[in-house]
Amino acid sequence: MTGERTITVNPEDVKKEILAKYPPKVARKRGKQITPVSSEEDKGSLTVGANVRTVPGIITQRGCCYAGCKGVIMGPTRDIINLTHGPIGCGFYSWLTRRNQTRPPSDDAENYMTYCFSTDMQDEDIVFGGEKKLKAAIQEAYDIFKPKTISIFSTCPVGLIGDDVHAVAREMKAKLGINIFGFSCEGYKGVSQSAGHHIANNTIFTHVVGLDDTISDAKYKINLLGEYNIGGDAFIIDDLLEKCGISVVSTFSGNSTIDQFANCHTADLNAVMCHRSINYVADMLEIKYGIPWIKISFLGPKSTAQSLRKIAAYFEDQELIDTVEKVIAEEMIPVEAKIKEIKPRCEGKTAMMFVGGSRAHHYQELFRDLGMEVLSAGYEFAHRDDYEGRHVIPDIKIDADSRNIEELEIEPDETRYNPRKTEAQIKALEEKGVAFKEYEGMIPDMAKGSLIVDDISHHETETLIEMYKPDIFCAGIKEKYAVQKHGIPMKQLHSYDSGGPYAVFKGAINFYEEIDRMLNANIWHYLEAPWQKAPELSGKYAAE
Ligand code: CFM
Repeated sequence: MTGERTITVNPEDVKKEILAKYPPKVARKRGKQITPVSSEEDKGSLTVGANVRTVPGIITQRGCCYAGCKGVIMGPTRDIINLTHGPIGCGFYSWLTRRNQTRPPSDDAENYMTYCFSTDMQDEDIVFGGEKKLKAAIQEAYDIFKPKTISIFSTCPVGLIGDDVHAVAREMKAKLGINIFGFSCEGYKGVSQSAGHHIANNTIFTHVVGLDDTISDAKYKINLLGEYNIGGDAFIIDDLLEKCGISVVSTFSGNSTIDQFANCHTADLNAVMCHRSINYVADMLEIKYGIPWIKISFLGPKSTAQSLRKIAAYFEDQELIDTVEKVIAEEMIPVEAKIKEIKPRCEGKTAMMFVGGSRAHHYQELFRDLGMEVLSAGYEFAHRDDYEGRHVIPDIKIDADSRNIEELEIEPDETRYNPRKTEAQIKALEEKGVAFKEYEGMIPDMAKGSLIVDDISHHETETLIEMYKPDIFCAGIKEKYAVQKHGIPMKQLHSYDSGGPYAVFKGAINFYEEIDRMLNANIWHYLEAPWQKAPELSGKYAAE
C-alpha cells in the first residue's frame, strides 16, 4: 500500500532501546504495545496491544472517561446544558479546551457551549451526598435558560460516594417536563477516554435517538458519524456534501443539535469517520433501524474522493454518481496544483504522529501526498481493531476494565426497523468495492521499517526522536514544547494549533501549506547551541 521505502533505522533496535530502560515486568507489558513493522509480508500477522491500563508512574497522554464523554462526544452539541456534577476542576478543565466549533443559525438560537455548568461540589457534599445540590443546579439552570435538554455528567467522586444521578434526572425530568438524563461517566471508568465515548454513545442512543420520526424529503440522506468540527472541519465537509447533493441529517457531533440526534434514525446511510469514538452508535442504528454503515475519511484528497464515490455508489443513482465525479474533478485542480508547488520542498522528509484514536492513521495520507514518509505512529487509547482491522474484534479478550462498560442489548425496532438495502443489494455493492461495517485499521498503511507505539510515554517519545530523527512530530499540547526543545517542529493534530480546517479538498490545501511553513521555517537553523557549532574544548586532569 505504501510507496518506496526510505526508512533506514531498524524498528526492532528502537524497540529494544526503549524497553532497555524499564524494569523487566514493565518492559514485558510495554513490549506488547510496541510493534515493529519489519516486513511488508508479515503485516497481516502483526498485533498491537491496546486499550489496556497504563503502567502507574509512566507519563501517559491519555485522558479520562469523563473527558471522553463530556468533552469529546457531547462537547460539540450546542443546545444541551451539559452539567458537570463534581468538583469545579472537572468542569473548568473541560470548558472550551477542545476547538470544536459551532454555528447557531441566529444570534438568539440556543448555544450553551461558552458556558461552564457545574455543581461545584464541596467537602460537605462528598460527606453528606450531592444529590440535593444537583437538583438545585438543574432547577437553577432551567429557571435561567429554559433549555429543552439538560444532561448530567458524573465525575469520580460522584461514583465513589454513590450519588444516583439517574434517579435525580428522572425526578427532575418529570418535574420540569424537559428531557433530562445522566451519564455514568466517572473519570476512573475504563482505562482512558475511550470508555467515555462508549458511555456517551449508549446514553444518547437510549435517551435521544428515535424521538423525532419526521422524514425529510431530501433524496440522499446520511449521518456523518465521528466528525467533531475541530477547526471547522465539519463546516467544509457539509459544504462539499451539499455541492454533491447529499444531505446530512445528523453529525455526531460536530456543529450538532439535540434535534439532529433525535432524528438521525431517518437517514439512509451512516458514514463513519472516526471509528473509535462512534462505532457503537453505527452498530446500534443498524440493528435497531436497519441503516447500514460504511467507513469513510474526509482527511486527504484521495480518501475524500474515495469516500464520496462510496456514498454515491451506495445510493445507486447515476445522477449522483455523475455529480460526485464532477465535483471531485473540479476540487482536485487546486489540490494538484498545490501539491506540485509544495512537494519539492517536503519530499523525502519524515513525520511521526501520536494522536487519540483515529487521526494518527487518517493524517498519514496528507504527508504521503507531499512525498513524506511516516516513521512511527500510534494511538493514545484506540483498541486493537483500530490498528489491526475489525476482523480481530471476536479475538479481543474482554478484561475487567471493559466489562465495566455497559454493552446495550439492542433489538430491531418493532415498527421502525426498515433495512435500507436487501442482503442481495448489500452483496452486490460489496462486490463493487463498497465494504460495509469494515475498517482495516492503521497497520496496512504503515511502511516497512516503521514502528507502531500504543499509549506512548515521554521516555518513548524522546527515544524515537533520538533514533529516527523525524523532520516533524505531530501530537498534542502535552508533548508540544518537549518536542520543540529537540529542535523539531511540532504540529498539534488534536487542536490544529490555531489552524484548520484540514478536511476534504480545501482543508488539504491548508494542511500542505502549514506543513511547508513549519518544515521550511528558518527558525530551526538557529537552534544549535554554541557548543554544538564550535569545536569542543578539550582538557586533561592535572592528576592524570
Ligand atoms: Fe476520534 Fe476525535 Fe480522534 Fe477522539 Fe480525541 Fe479529537 Fe483525537 Mo483529541 S474523537 S479518536 S477522543 S478523531 S479530542 S476530534 S483529536 S484525541 S484522534
